[in-house]
Amino acid sequence: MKQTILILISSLFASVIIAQTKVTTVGSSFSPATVTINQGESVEFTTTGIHSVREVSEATFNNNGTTSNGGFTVASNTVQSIKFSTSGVFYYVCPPHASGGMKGTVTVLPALGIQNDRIVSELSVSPNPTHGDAKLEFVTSKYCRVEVSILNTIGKKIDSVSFSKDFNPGKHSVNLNTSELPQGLYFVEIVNNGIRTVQRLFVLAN
Ligand SMILES: [Cu+2]
Repeated sequence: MKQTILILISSLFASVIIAQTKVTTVGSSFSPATVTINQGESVEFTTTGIHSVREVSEATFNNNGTTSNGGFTVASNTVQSIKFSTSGVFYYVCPPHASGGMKGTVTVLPALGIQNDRIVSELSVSPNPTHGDAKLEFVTSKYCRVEVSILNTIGKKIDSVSFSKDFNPGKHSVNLNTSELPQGLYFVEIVNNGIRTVQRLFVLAN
């Protein structure tokens, strides 16, 4: 009896801990075709029929090509978890159907760092929601490089607004050129010293 309860409790725990993002094949597409996870997490791919998964470069992805970049693969009719240990955007296609656009991406956000090493603090974005540009304010405790990325809801970086710059210690105010962005929810992400700080920003149509 005791053992049964223990097993029950541990399996409950296990189901919480191993909860992960799943991608399946539906018709001739991946579902969902875009997923965002944290560094160190896995995506479980389920391929049916002749569908399969092959990681490719961004250029190959954009051209609906099939050339492997030496990355992950999932055979057809398989359930397989792929662990993503590094951050970035990973591109994959279904080789038999890549020419028809059967492809997907995995966006892996950088792991959160340790609170003690925080150099950037007091991050704020205003006005929020914004109609035109937005003002990003933060404080740095020492001279450092700060990477600011504006991400859309699927984790894709908006290059026209994102930047990387060195800052002296003190309070900083930076203009974010958001007036050209389509209306919607965005994430303003600051990465410094391996620590990620994120604020939501809602951009309204002009
Ligand atoms: Cu396919």
